[in-house]
Amino acid sequence: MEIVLATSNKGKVKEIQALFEEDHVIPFSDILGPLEIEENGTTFAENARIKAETIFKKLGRDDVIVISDDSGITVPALNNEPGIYSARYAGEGATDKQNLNKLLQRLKEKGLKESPAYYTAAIAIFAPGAEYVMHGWMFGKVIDEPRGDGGFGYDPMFIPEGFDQTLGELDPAIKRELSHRSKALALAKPIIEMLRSLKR
Ligand code: ITT
Repeated sequence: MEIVLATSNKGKVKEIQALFEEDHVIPFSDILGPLEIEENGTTFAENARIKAETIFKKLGRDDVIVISDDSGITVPALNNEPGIYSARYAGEGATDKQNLNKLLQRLKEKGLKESPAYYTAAIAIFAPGAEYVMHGWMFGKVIDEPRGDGGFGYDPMFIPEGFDQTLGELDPAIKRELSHRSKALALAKPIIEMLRSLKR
């Protein structure tokens, strides 16, 4: 069973491939080319499901497991912004840098040098006759000045609980250990194993 990722985000592809070292995990664009998927759900889970189902149907194969990730950062002091709108916080088609700058600016507007925040990831799995969604979270705080250039997205302004450095500064192995994505994928792994064994 081939594992196909229903994401166009290179940061996610890199992190998910690093967690599935022994498996052949490829982004959908390697098979289908570029494709825009409308994410019109109202929750991370709904959007993850939309992405996985769209790619599963487009592939039209029964020898494949499709995995998607819908994720984002939430700042309770900013009315839970940006949440499911993390990828388009600064507008449709915004870059990671523009979204990060918008969150920095929102903190500054509120006079917050730092504020509690958390990342959420919903991972959806689609395979023939099977669909699952699971979640993971990473808690910490956001700061009003970015530091480091590791990771992607909002990582340069996010400090995980128990650390003093941002995810932009910390070793990627620490993010692999702690992240919302890793936690959700740890729940996904036994399901993927089960789906594979059904096929054997
Ligand atoms: P796909 O839909 O193609 O997977 P996307 O980037 O549009 O890619 P999302 O809709 O799930 O993905 O938006 C997630 C956004 O949340 C992403 O663009 C980042 O800005 C942010 N984000 C999610 N996980 C993150 C992480 O681990 N580190 C930093 N930022 C993250």
